[in-house]
Amino acid sequence: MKDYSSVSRRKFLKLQSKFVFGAGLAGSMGWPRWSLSTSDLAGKHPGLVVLNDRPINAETPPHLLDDLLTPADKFFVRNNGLVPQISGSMIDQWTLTIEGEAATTKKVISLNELKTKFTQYTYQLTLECGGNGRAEFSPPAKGNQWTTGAVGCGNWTGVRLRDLLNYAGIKDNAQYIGYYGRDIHLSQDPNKVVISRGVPISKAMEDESLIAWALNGEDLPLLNGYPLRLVFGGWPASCSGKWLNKIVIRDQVHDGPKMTGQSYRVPCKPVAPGAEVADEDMCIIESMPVKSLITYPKTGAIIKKDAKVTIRGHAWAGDRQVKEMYYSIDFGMTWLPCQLDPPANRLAWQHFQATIPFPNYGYYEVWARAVDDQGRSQPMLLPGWNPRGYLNNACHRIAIKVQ
Ligand SMILES: Nc1nc2c(c(=O)[nH]1)N[C@H]1C(S)=C(S)[C@@H](COP(=O)(O)O)O[C@H]1N2
Ligand SMILES: [Mo]
Repeated sequence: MKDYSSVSRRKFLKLQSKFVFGAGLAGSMGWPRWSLSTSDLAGKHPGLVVLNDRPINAETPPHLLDDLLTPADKFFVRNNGLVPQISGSMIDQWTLTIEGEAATTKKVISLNELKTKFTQYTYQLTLECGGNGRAEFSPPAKGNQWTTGAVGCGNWTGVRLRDLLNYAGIKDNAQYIGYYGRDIHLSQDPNKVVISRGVPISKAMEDESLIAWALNGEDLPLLNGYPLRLVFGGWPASCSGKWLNKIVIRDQVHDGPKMTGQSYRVPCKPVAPGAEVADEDMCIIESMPVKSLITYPKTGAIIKKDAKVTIRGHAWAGDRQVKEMYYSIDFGMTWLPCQLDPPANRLAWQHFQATIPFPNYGYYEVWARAVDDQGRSQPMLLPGWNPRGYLNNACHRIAIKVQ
């Protein structure tokens, strides 16, 4: 097996630029599109690609997602507002409130009570932004131009949301929960809420729906919601409220900022590219579609003729499980199976690998395609265009040169 890290950077860049013209893979090449002072992304891996600095948004290139579990410093960052400054005294006084018209009582719990009075659980849960893959939409969709890297799978520790909801008491008419966090609106108006989304009660009551304070055994990174966040694996990550200080139990679909209108919604019925869609014809995104990512080798790798390459990566399918995984090196004409591991637990991504012999010299692309347990496959091309550019689960591809 060739060690790809030995490829000199100059040679790699030369090859990469050829691929950009030759293969149309520019979108997945991961060129930095912004540079900024490192303090904004304090604690994050320098390889993250910044898409916006106010609010700060950064994605993880595919080769940096190669770990079985995404390390905290490589976990993508998606903010709608400004990151709160959180001091030690704020942590001492941090409380979580559970209330709402469909809550029997109002409860206010300190961080310490939360960590000591309820049973703790740890699950591997995949978070993917609903807009991951937006960069490929044509006509383009406004918003962060995520390529493939608004996804990660962490080992999250916390308490079950269900236990907290039951602690306050859930009325029969409960329909939805909504979250509030302590980030700051871009206008810096303290009365404006940045984002307040939620999930139906049925999702909130699942075993794996967590109020988490730890990622991979350590405090959450500030950028990922320290000291407390929701984690709903498999659903648009926008449901997973960061800097959490309040949960409301609603007797209707939650209607906080970015829950209504066109935010995190897609047309209920398919529309032609570029169409305008009325708000009432937009439906809330729930479980994310089946998807996969090749995390090794890095696109642009050069291998010797007759050397075999063992590719690897992860696959996930929202609330469902991935059942089959395939690769193609002939632009989808033929597909061969990959070895696919079962998930560590429900809603965790699954790892795949395949050892690929390349038949000749030249330029190849490796395409990967996952199929979920209902037989639904990733499409090769961008699926249903939608105004805000959500749910692009098209196959990931990397370039390989055999020489
Ligand atoms: N309070 C708060 N929670 C939030 C957001 C936010 O801007 N503020 N962004 C949401 C969105 S759109 C996504 S994709 C995820 C991103 O989580 P991460 O930054 O930890 O990767 O957080 C969600 N939770
Ligand atoms: Mo998101």
